[in-house]
Amino acid sequence: MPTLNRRGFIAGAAALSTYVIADRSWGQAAQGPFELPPLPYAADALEPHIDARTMELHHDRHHASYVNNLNEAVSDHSELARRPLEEILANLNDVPESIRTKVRNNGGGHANHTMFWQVMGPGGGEPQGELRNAIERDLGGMEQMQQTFNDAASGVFGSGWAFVTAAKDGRLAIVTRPNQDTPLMGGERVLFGNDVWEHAYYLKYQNRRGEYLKSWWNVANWNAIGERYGRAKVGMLEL
Ligand code: MN3
Repeated sequence: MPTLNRRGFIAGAAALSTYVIADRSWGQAAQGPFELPPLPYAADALEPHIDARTMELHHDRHHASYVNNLNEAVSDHSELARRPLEEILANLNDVPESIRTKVRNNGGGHANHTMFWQVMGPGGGEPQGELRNAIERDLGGMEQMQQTFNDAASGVFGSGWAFVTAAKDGRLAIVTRPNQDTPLMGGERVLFGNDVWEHAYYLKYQNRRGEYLKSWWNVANWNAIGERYGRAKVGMLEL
């Protein structure tokens, strides 16, 4: 969200004795409004399926750079910078042409990775209740869903993502997008997704994307995904 969060506010307040807080005219490109969310678990929490070094580089370098580049892109566009990211992405034609590609790539990257950290975790349980029923109804059950999803993700040429989208009526669908594009760009909502850029898996799996995709299901956080499903159905799911 384009406001200081509590942590940012406290850090800013602590610095008040030295600097005037958050004056954008101080002009470092990396200043807000978008922020890198902390990983919700330790970098080694997804071992052995995703190694700690990959998680560190992926979060601290790759995701951080999408956030920095996005902030830089909107730095001279204060009206745009105040809008929620999902609204910006759903209305890319409203973004000035001079920064549109940068916003598409880095805004998409920020949204995709913010989702990605949330839908993984150690000990993520199994799909329950309505989500389990929707997976049976729309995607043929867990085993079929995993196979269809992995096939789709394997078929992404170069860099991109596979997603399961959740419509407001609860319907699920498997889709892929190139680069850092996201179904948010069509106004849809992402239930979960997997990153098939090589930076997501190369250190451990090298060129074996299929092996990474199979292993990834071990770190899917079904508790978090179930909670996202509930929010998607009432129109409260943002990124
Ligand atoms: Mn990535």
